[in-house]
Amino acid sequence: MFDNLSEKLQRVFKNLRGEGKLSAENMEGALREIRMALLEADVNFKVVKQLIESIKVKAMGEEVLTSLSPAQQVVKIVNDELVKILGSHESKLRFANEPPGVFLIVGLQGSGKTTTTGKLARWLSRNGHSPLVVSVDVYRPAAREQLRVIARDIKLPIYEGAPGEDLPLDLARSARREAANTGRDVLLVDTAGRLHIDDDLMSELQQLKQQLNPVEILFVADAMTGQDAVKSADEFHKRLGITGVILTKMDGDARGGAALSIRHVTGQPLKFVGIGEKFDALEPFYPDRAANRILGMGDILSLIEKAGQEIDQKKAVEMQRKLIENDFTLEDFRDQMKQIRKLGPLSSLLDMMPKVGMLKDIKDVKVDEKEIGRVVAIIDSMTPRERANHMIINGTRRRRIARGSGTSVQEVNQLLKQYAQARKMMKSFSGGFLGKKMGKMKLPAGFPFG
Ligand SMILES: Nc1nc2c(ncn2[C@@H]2O[C@H](COP(=O)(O)OP(=O)(O)O)[C@@H](O)[C@H]2O)c(=O)[nH]1
Ligand SMILES: [Mg+2]
Repeated sequence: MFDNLSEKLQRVFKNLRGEGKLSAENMEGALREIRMALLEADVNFKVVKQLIESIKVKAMGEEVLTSLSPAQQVVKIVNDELVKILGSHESKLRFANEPPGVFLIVGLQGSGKTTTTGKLARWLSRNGHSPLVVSVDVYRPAAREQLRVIARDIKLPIYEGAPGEDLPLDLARSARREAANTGRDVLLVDTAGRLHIDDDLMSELQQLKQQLNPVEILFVADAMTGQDAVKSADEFHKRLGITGVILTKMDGDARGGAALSIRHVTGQPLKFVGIGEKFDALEPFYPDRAANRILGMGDILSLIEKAGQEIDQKKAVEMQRKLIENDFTLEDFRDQMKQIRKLGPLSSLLDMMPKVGMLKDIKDVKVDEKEIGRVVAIIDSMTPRERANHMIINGTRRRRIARGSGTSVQEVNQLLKQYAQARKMMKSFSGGFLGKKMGKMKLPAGFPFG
């Protein structure tokens, strides 16, 4: 997501890099390019206008820090303004004071409501809640069956309705009773959609809203439809009053125009994004991280969070200290490899990593599972002393390690080179403008591998 925009903005920053300081001339050119990039990303024109205006004011104003280069200044300004447009901070879900609270999941047909209902239920149950789901899409029998299958797959309870119970309101009310009786704290109501907004649908949703008094009305939209998604979100909000947006299919949307516009246009926050068809492909939306991602700083925090579920946080903190103090040994390197392996497909991890400067090259380095296995085997074959100090690994030791790990001396050499590079990279990364920022963000274990 945001790939195209990200690429274009980085080109603007690169062009600025050669400039001594910000001037009216070089800023004008840069702003024009930023504006083009945003429009091409299908960002709403009002949003673009506002963004450009505020970037201009800041870049020309006194707030500019003299310690930064022009490119860094512009990156910082654009970052701050993007975050502002996206909503400054994460918008958390609201929960009822007296459970069960109802979440209405609304949107047009095919936007991803039913899938998202399942994903969100799964996410809730993994985050301390106990959801119940119900489908009130009574117009297509397959729709209710779809949710039933999903609930079974994710092993969460669903209210299926009594025989003959087939009115949306009845189903929803009974489901809420069931949720209360079984101690569930959230009821997710998957509603029917239409191809277009129509009065029948709206009055049905209004009735549900009136009767159920939901704490959340989440509008689900397909990110790939760009400004159409924004328009229908706006109309749903005007007619029904939504409390948040979930954009699905962000995995297929390289532009990101809907994500960048929806908050500003509707005034309602983007709360989650769907990034795939699988049930775990749903993430809370963090404006600051999205801005970082757009600007090519990578989504370090998401990476940490993802990693956090799999790896030991204490270890990660320790690793960070080691990186900063340049005390990062081969043993640590091996630990990281193991952790990376636990995290799943490397491509998705690499996608979250920064693409600035030296790190840009990381993306081109293909790393496969076999290679990780080899790295681990090689380091396993070293003595603890060797792992603590790679400088002592001479030719004889290299041959022994290669034999012990069933690899070649060449491969051992290559690994030692890789390791040295990772160290160097981390060192350069923890200094300088971005470094200071990243330093505070806590580096995930498994990060420096390239
Ligand atoms: N790639 C991708 N596909 C999704 C995502 N969310 C939903 N879909 C797909 O979109 C299609 C329609 O989803 P569905 O939940 O039935 O939409 P509904 O009509 O609004 O209930 C299905 O094929 C889903 O698998 C997503 O985040 N990424
Ligand atoms: Mg559906």
